[in-house]
Amino acid sequence: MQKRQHFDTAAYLGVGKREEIHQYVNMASVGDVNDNAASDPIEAILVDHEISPSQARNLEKAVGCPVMDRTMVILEIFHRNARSPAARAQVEIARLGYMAPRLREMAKLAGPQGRQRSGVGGRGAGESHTELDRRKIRDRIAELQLDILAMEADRQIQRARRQERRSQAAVALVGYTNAGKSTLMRALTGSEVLVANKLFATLDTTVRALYPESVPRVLVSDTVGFIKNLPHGLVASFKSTLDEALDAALLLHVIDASDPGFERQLDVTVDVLAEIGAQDIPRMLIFNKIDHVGDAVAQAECAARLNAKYPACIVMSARRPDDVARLHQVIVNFFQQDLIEDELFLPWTAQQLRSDIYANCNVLAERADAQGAYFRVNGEAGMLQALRERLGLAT
Ligand SMILES: Nc1nc2c(ncn2[C@@H]2O[C@H](COP(=O)(O)OP(=O)(O)OP(=O)(O)O)[C@@H](O)[C@H]2O)c(=O)[nH]1
Ligand SMILES: [Mg+2]
Repeated sequence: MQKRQHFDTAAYLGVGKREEIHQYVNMASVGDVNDNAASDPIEAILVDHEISPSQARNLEKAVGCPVMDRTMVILEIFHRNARSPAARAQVEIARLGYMAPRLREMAKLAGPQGRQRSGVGGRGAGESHTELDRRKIRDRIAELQLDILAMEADRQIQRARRQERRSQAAVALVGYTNAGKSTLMRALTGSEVLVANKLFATLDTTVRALYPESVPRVLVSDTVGFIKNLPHGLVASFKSTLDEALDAALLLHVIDASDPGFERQLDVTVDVLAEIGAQDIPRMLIFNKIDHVGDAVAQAECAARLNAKYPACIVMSARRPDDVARLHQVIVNFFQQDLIEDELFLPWTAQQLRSDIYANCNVLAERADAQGAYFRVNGEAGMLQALRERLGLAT
């Protein structure tokens, strides 16, 4: 521990601390005097802050092992976890964006060699290695952005199709990384979604229907986890992943109640939601992992405290089926508030649409005459309108 007025401009940490870490690194690799066995060697020093390339290099030299700053660590995690082409492209853009300004600094550190000219390849006259690299990076970023635009177009089509098929009954699970969103998603939809006790396990949005199915049918989407001080380049590249959240009629903000830092994590999520323009979407606070908060007494106390501080919140554990069922009911209730009662007419000539009516609405009563069947239903207004149009067209 150390208190300093400023970070050291040359190497982030002062001389004394650098030496202390150097000894620590050494000790871990060779073992100390009393303890003849060496412990696990230290592979890297992580700095929870952004540092300049020259600071990183000087610090590495002083402590004798690689140094990674916060952005680099997050990028590395994102890189290892990105699955879909869209997420991969987004991560690569972020990585290139992180590298570009650093190349210039590295060239400065490397001295005249970094700026050496050479006439080989397609390089313009007098263009340095770094300029060439930077141009390549710019081109690559432009290329990736085009790819993403194309993928985005696909996604919009898929989204439009989903909305056309169904109403707007969509909920998105949002929240800090590791809060349990994917676990809840799986519990609520009965689907297999990647759940892992690691940060940023989910990078791609997945959409599934609430199960058991309800009327209206509710789509649930899982989203990438939020984190405080997310490097700005990353916020931009992941915005499209979070777009799905913007389509939702209801946000379930999942919080790990067993994490001592949950209040800060809650604030971070609220801030990010505001940044992406989701502040007006109705939101429910879901305090998860209550089973992980000490014994039964501690759990009850914690739940009482949360209920007092956050009225209308839900305190639960994704591992308790009863809790999941309760949340399922709360979600269904939310969407059923907006249901209206109506009558639909289905001519005998269009009986193939009968199953659509049953799939989309609660049928309260049915009667028939010479022309066709009449259904007394309750359902979501927009969906009823769409259904009526289709029934009309089928006549
Ligand atoms: N004890 C306990 N553990 C839980 C609960 N819900 C989730 N977990 C665990 O918490 C870890 C993270 O869960 P995930 O569902 O992957 O979390 P996430 O919010 O999707 O995380 P990211 O995708 O990284 O944003 C996993 O090890 C889960 O098994 C819960 O209610 N109780
Ligand atoms: Mg997840």
